[in-house]
Amino acid sequence: MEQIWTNARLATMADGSLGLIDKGVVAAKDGRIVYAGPADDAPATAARITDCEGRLITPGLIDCHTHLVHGGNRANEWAMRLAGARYEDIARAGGGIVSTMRATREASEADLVDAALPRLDALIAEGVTTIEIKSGYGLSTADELKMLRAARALAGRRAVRVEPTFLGAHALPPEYQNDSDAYIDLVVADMIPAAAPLATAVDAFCEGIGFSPAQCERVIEAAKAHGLAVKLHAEQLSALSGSALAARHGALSADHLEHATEEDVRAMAEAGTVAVLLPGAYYFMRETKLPPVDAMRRHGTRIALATDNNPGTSPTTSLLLMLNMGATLFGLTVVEALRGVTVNAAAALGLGEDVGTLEPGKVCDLAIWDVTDPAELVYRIGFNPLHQRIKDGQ
Ligand code: DI6
Ligand code: FE
Repeated sequence: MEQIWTNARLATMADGSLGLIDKGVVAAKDGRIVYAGPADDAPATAARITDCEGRLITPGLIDCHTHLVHGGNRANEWAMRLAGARYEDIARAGGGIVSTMRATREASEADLVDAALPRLDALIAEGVTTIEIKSGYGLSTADELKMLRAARALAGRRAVRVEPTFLGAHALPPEYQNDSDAYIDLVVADMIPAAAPLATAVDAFCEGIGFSPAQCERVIEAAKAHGLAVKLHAEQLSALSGSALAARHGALSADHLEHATEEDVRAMAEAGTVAVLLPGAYYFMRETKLPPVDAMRRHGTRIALATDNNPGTSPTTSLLLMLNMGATLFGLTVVEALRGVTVNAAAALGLGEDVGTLEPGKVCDLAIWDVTDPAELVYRIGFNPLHQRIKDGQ
């Protein structure tokens, strides 16, 4: 055996719960887990043996919804809002999502990578080993591709798995004002074929201030025609049943979901579409409508949690904080919160075979924590107890 970690408390996430194993051992070879379980049956010798001294090991954390690559930030706009400016005034003065689009267009691919690295490092410092990154602030074919290339380049700069998602239908660029159908034509005919080799999934913003369900369905159909997986920003601000639309198309996930109905989450459960909850955006926008977590439980809809890191509505780079907010704001249990950033986040990215649990055959991505009770990871606010992070067995 190449490596074993001994004397650990394992939260394998393998059995529908936390899968806790005391005095557990993880063994790895060629970057994959070959054993995760009680010490009795574990391989006894290895080239490298690490005594974990009773620490908790979880799967490496997975942030399954981010807009980590973007130019600039909107701290000044937020300061204006705190001082009383209305969102519409800021948008009319060229602010809002369009100001991020402008900063992103002005940035080179290298600039975007440099700007994203400190945010990525903050996530990595909390034990994140897999991250999804969306485009969606370029809003032209060239700038959307530049964002996707920047997302992929990040994986060459740090030991992290990056899943790039094409989100061309995020907002309407100024060039297409008053003609959103023409912009969707461009997304479908031009952008998706060009993005297909760079992205694993396609997302869209299904919302009154975004794109209609009919427009999103055109995007989804084009994505599927190019062999790409599908995700959808749905039911964040209003109920359009975008999440049920996503489920009908076998989407990996529908995300936000504050305004989702019982019918929506039932459709998602049946299709295996994961509900990705984003408490950072809910908190930062001071929303009050809670996602229907009880209905999700009743129907067996899988729940994931993510940062939604973006400069407008969720400027957070702490997935640990999302664990706490998922619990305090949305009422998730410790088990639900922790499964939401591991096994269910993996499912939201279509990576359930590869990551998200401590099981033989999975990639050996580990987070080793200076805690013994998993509840401590959800309980603390603004405290990072990561002891060590292992990516691909390293
Ligand atoms: N939902 C959001 O909350 C963000 N995008 C989305 O689809 C907003 C992005 C921004 O304001 O920059
Ligand atoms: Fe988002």
